[in-house]
Amino acid sequence: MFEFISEKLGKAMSFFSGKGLLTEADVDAGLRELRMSLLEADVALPAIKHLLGIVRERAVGEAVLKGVNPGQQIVKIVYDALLELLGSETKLELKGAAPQVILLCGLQGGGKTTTAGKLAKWLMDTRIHGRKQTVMLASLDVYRPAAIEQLGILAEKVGALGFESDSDKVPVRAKAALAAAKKQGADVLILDTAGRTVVDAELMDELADVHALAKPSATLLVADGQVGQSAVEVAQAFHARVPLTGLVLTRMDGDMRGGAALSMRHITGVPILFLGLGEKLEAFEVFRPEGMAGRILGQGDVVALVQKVQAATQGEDSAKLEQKLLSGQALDMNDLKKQFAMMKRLGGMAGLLDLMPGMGSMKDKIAGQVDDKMIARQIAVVDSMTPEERRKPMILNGKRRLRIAKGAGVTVQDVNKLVKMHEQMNQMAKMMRGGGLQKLLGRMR
Ligand SMILES: Nc1nc2c(ncn2[C@@H]2O[C@H](COP(=O)(O)OP(=O)(O)O)[C@@H](O)[C@H]2O)c(=O)[nH]1
Ligand SMILES: [Mg+2]
Repeated sequence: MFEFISEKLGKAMSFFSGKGLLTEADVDAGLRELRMSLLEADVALPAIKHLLGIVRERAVGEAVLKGVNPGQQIVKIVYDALLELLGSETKLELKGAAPQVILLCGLQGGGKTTTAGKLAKWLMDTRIHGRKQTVMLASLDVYRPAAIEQLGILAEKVGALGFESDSDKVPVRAKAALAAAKKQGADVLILDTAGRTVVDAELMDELADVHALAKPSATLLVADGQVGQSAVEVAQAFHARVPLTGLVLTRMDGDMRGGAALSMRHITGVPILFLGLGEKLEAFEVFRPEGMAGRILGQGDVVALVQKVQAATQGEDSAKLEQKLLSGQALDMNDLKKQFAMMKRLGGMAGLLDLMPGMGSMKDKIAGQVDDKMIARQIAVVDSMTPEERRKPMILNGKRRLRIAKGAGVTVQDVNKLVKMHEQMNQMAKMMRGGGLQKLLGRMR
C-alpha cells in the first residue's frame, strides 16, 4: 500500500534531511521536489497546493531554518499537513429508528457488493450501541441477476439476513427490503445498488429515487482507490446528485499511486470512512488519517497493527496457548498449527509488514517467503502427523518424516523446516518466559 507515493515522498524528504541548515531557497527547492512527487502520485492540484501551502508556512515560520534537525522537523510538518488534508477521523453515524439504512453507490466494479459484505461483517463484529447488530443485505442491482446472487452468498457467509424478491423494479425492491428488514428486526439494512461503467443520467435518477424513498442514515460512495484522480471526479458527480455522508476507498492493497486517497476528502468535503484492502471479507479497515499519513511517510501504522493482531488472536485458542506458555510447558505441533491458523487470519505476513514502522521496504523480501499458500502447506504437514507425533515431535525420525511428506504432498525438506520452526518456537517461548521480550525485540532489530 502506498509504495509508489511513499517512495517518491521519501526522496523529496531526503532532500531536506541531507542538509544541516536550511535556507529559504533550500525550502523552496525541497517543496518543488515534493510537488513533483505528489503530481506523479496523481494527487489533484488543489490538494497539492493546499498541502504545500501548509508546509511552506510552517517550514519557514517554525524556525526550521535555524533548527538542529531540519529533516526530522520537516517530516513532522509534512505529516501534520497530510493529516489536515485527510481530515479528522469520522465515524459511521447510525441513529434514529431501526432499521437504519446504509445506501451504497458507485461505478460498476468499484467494489460495492464486496463492501456490502465487509460492512455487514464489520457491523456485526463491532458492538455499536453496546450490542451485536442484526444486519440485512439487499441488492437493488436488477440488471445483473448474478450480482443479486453474489450478495446473497455474501449474506450467508457472514451470517447476515438475506433478501429475496421477484420484482425487477428498483423502487419496488427497495420498499420490500425496508419492510422485510423491519419485520425481521434488522438494526441495519444495507442496500447494494447497480453501477454503470461511467456516470450516466439514468443511473443517477434511479439512485436519487432510492435515496428519497429509503431515507438512508448513511449514503456511502464506494470508489476504486487505484484509479487516481478520476475517482475524485466520480465522487463529485455522485455527491452533486445524492448527498454523500462518507467514502469507502477500495483496492487500497494495490501498489497504487495514492492520489485519490489524498485528494478525495479535500476536494469533495466528504469524509473517508473505510478502506478496502483486498478481496477477502476481513480486508476492511476503519479509515484513520494518522494511519494513512504514517504509511505514506513510511512510518507504519502501529494502531492498525495492534487492532489486527488483537482481532485475530482473540478467543480460546490464544488463551490456552498463553496459559501453556506461562506454565512452562513445551509447545507441541498442535500449538504450531494454531499459530499458522492465526497467521492466516491475520492476512499473511505482507499485510502485517505494511503496518510496521520501517518495515515497508522489507515487505517484498519477506512476502515471497511467507504467503498464504505456504501457511496452508504447513498446516497440511501437521495434519499428516499422527496424534502422538503432534504431541511428541521428538519422535519424528527419518522414516516418519518421509511418510508425513508423502501424506502432505511436500518434500522431506519441507517437513524438516517445520520441525526446525517448532524448535525455534519453543526456544522463543523459553526466552519470553525469562522476561526476555525485550531481548527478543532487541534481536529482531
Ligand atoms: N484487491 C481488491 N479487490 C477488491 C476490493 N474490493 C473489491 N474487490 C474486487 O473487485 C471486483 C469487483 O467487486 P464488486 O464488489 O463486485 O464490485 P461492484 O460492481 O461495485 O459491486 C471483485 O473481483 C472484488 O473481489 C479491494 O479492496 N481490494
Ligand atoms: Mg455489485
